[in-house]
Amino acid sequence: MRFDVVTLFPELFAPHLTQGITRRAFESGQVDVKLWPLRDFADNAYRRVDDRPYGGGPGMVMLAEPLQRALAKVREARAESTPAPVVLLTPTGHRIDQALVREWAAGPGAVLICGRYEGVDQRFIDRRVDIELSVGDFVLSGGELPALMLLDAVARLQPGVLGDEQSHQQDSFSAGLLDCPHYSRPELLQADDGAHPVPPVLLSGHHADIARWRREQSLRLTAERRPDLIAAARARGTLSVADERYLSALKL
Ligand code: 9WO
Repeated sequence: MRFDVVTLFPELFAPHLTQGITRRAFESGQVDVKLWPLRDFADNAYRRVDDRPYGGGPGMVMLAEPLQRALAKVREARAESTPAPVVLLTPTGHRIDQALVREWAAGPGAVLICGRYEGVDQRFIDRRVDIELSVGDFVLSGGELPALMLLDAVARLQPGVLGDEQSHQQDSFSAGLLDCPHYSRPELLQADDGAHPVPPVLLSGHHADIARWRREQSLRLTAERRPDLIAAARARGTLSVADERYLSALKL
């Protein structure tokens, strides 16, 4: 799949595309990322890409015209019969979740528009943006970090990217529940407040007991912190009789 990223700060992307376990997906072209520096599409001598808002008020607005020109070049370069969706990363958008990431990880990619300043001229959004996506209810200084979050989430789902093919099937959210806690060496962690052991079941070698313990930890954590996810799992019918028995013993 191919992602075209329109941004004033292309240099923010390089370190993330060339390091870590997702590097394989980016360098193999499984997830092909092309960067389009918006400054290159400004038309006047000052390479302006922003201006003051009509109606007054603080801050600057990203101009529609450089964005339109950039998008026209992206479309030429992609040369698709079915144009890829144009995505704007904005807190006004639909929240990205793991279900959406899974869909995008299997799709053709998209054109990601990263806003800066106080916002983007609404006429560009109305005319050219297909979907507005958010990573959460908070405001950043631009859409680049959310775009990188989407790229990272999609890249790690590509075949062969995670060393252990199963590890993403065990992630938080893969079953719609929060992840269980993880432990590694030493068995007894010495600290100034005493010695902290690993939960004994994990050392027992009883795989069914370990699986049940992990499932219960996930259920308990999810019930405590994200009761909305428990309700959604019930609605999907993905909780077993044993799960329900455990949850009712918790009085949740
Ligand atoms: C900022 C904003 C604040 C309150 C209500 C709506 C809003 N929209 C935007 C907006 O689109 N901002 C543009 C991109 C320009 C300023 C910096 N930008 C931005 C994107 N800040 N925060 C995000 C963002 C994107 C995705 N998920 C969370 C935050």
